[in-house]
Amino acid sequence: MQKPDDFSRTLAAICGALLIGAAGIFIGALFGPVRTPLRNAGEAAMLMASNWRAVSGLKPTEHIERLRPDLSAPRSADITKAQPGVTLATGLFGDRLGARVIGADGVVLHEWPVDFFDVMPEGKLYRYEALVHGAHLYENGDLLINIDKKGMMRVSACGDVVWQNTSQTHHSIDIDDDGFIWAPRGPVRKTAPNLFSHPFYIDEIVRIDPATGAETQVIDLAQVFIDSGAPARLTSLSKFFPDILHVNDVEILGADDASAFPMFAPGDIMISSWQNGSITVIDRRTLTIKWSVLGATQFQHDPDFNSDGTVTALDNRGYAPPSAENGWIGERGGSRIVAMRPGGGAPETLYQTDDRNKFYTPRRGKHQRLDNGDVLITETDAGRAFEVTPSGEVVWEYLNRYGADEVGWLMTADRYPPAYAHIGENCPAN
Ligand SMILES: [Ca+2]
Repeated sequence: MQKPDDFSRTLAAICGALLIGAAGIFIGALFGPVRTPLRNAGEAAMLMASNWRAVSGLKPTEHIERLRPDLSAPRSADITKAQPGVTLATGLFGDRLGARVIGADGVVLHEWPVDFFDVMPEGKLYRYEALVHGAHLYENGDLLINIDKKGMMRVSACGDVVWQNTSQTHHSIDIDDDGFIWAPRGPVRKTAPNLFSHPFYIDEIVRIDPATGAETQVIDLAQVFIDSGAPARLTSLSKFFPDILHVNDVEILGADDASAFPMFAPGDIMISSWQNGSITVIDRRTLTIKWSVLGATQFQHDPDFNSDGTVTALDNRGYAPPSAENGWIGERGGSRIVAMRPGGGAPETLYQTDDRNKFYTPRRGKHQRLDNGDVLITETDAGRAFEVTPSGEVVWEYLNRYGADEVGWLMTADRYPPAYAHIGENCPAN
């Protein structure tokens, strides 16, 4: 009998782990008393099979994608048309989970000397089990960053930790008019007999003191839905799902934009639920729902209030098939930037993939409307950020290559004024 080679043994081990993992998850889902340990064991086996190199510390494979063929050839952009300034980018850079400031020409002007794979190790199974998913840059060079579902950090330009907390924050960070920081957190375990007969997991939203990192307010979203007379918005979601809203954005309406939204008031809170494709605005005073749109977007990210009275979001259209009807180009039909007008009108597509520029990130991603009318889009799963004009011309692009034929996830890209180019120039490493 022929002896199996290394590849065959590895393949057999992976198949075995997959089978054991699938069986564990299946049995664990069915039988209550053994549900949690079996599910955990099953998920661990699946993780090992699908990401053994990351688990083994060899390569952060969970943050890496194949370079899309349409991005492999050199591309040029007329950067003189781009919104002036520098771009704060976060994501996988080489084998580091980091943050950097990029100039208009794509040159890295500053890099925070912190590898976020090495912070907040509590509860991690392996070093690469970490994600940054939301950031904000202060004028003095301090960086706020969410270590997904662990907590938030404020780090100086030179890498000193000003504070860090264990708030379990994740996804986007927003700053309100008083300087307080807002983010989703959780999911946390709750019981509410009028909703479910069993415990469930749901995100909260939290307000954080920028000076200390301390929580100054926590908003219970289950209570918001109950108090708004909309409990079915929660109970209609699968009871087996461990994270029934999966909030991926919190945005506070600022006084400057509030006049464009007569139905809202400054301080009102917008949240985005990935799980049910909804965007909801909550009254800051009564903590009840003022407005909600359900189903206009599919697995969307990063809704923003705009001074023209629109709410724009990155509509990932995750897992949607391409079709003759939508006419969209690219794998699965492409993502889009969608504009909604609370109080009237159907959602409009502000930007979508075309034959000049394919655009698709099935998960993750951000967008930022710029003063010159362009949109800066973080296409996370393509490892790219690009600025596009209203006519669809790409005038700035940053491709986060990882080796010759792969890219690293780019989690955020935000344009800041030109003065931010000086951040970090007095740090010892520079
Ligand atoms: Ca947002």
